[in-house]
This record gives sequence, structure tokens and C-alpha cells, in this order.
Amino acid sequence: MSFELPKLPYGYKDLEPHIDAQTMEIHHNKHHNGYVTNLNNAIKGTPFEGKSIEEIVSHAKELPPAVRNNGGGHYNHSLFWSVMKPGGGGAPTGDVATAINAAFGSFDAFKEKFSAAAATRFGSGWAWLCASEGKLNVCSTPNQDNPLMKGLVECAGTPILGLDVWEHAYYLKYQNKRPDYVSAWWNVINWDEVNKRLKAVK
Ligand code: MN3
Repeated sequence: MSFELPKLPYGYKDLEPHIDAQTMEIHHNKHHNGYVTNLNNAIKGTPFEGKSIEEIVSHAKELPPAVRNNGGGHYNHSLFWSVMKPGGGGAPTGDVATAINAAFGSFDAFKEKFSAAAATRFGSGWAWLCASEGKLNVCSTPNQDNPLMKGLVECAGTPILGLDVWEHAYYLKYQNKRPDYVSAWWNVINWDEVNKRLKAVK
């Protein structure tokens, strides 16, 4: 069975004005779709054909670069679409709120740390909120790497929230102003999904 491009749970224009429709369409239908196609080609006929995306990326160290890049691309974008929603944002709720306060002191302190990780990632990459043994931490990875890639990244744990800071994620609307994109993104976070993902880690 091959991987497929997941359907977005909302329309391309539904995250406006924070993320514009054209960016969403190109990002999902061209970029993510490309990772899916290239991943399927890269694992065809290998023992990893038919394995879950989580299993594939956790073995990225032993696999060819095409699997690391495109498997990461597929996993990362699938997570990214799911942790956003129209009318999202605001303060976190539930267990995530409690865990954020425990790890960072306050939501504002967490936001500052996460935004700094996103802003200072040189070139293309991702900022992450990860859960490891019930504790949260913030980190960033280059390219399409992610915290599940054991032995390849400095991040630890399972990502429960991720932000794409590749230029393709924001350049049409924000050009070189990555920090403006990052601050707008806080208005579309789907905290219910982040809570769901935290629960699944525990
Ligand atoms: Mn992207």
C-alpha cells in the first residue's frame, strides 16, 4: 500500500488572513504531494514498503537520504495540517495547558521560546513542541528532519505541535518577514488536536 496525500480538514482559504489560500494550495497540493510521490518511489521494493510513516522516519538514519527527506516531509506536513484550524489559536486548554505551564512557567514564556526556535532556525526547517515522558520541550530541526529521527537530531520525544518555517510556507504573503508569519500562526493553532497528540504519547 502506498502513502497518499491526506485531505485537508478545511479549505485552502479557511486559514486566511493568517495563511493565504494560494500558499496553502501550493504547499499542500504541490509540495506535500511531491514528498508523498517521492517517498513511495524511495521505499518501493524495500522492507519499509507497507510500514507506518512513524516507523519509517524513526529508522531514517539507516535509510537513503530520499527516505529521510521525503518521509520527513510527509510526516511533518501531515502533522502540520492537523494542528491548525480556522478560528483556532488563543490559549491552550486541558492537559497541554497544564504541561506548558509546568515546563515553561506560562503560555507567554512558551510562546517566546517556541517563536525564537522558529525565528532562529537558519535556512529551512521546523520548530517543534515535543512530549517526552510527560514533559514538554521545544526544539528545531533543519530541512525535513523531525524529532522522531533517532540519532539524527538533537530533539527528544514525540512532536505534538510543529511549525513549518521553510520559505514556501510563508513567502507569498510575508516575504522575508518570517517573524510576522510566526506570530500570525498562533491564531490558527488547533489545541484540541495538540491535546489529542499529547494524550497519545502518554
Ligand atoms: Mn512545507
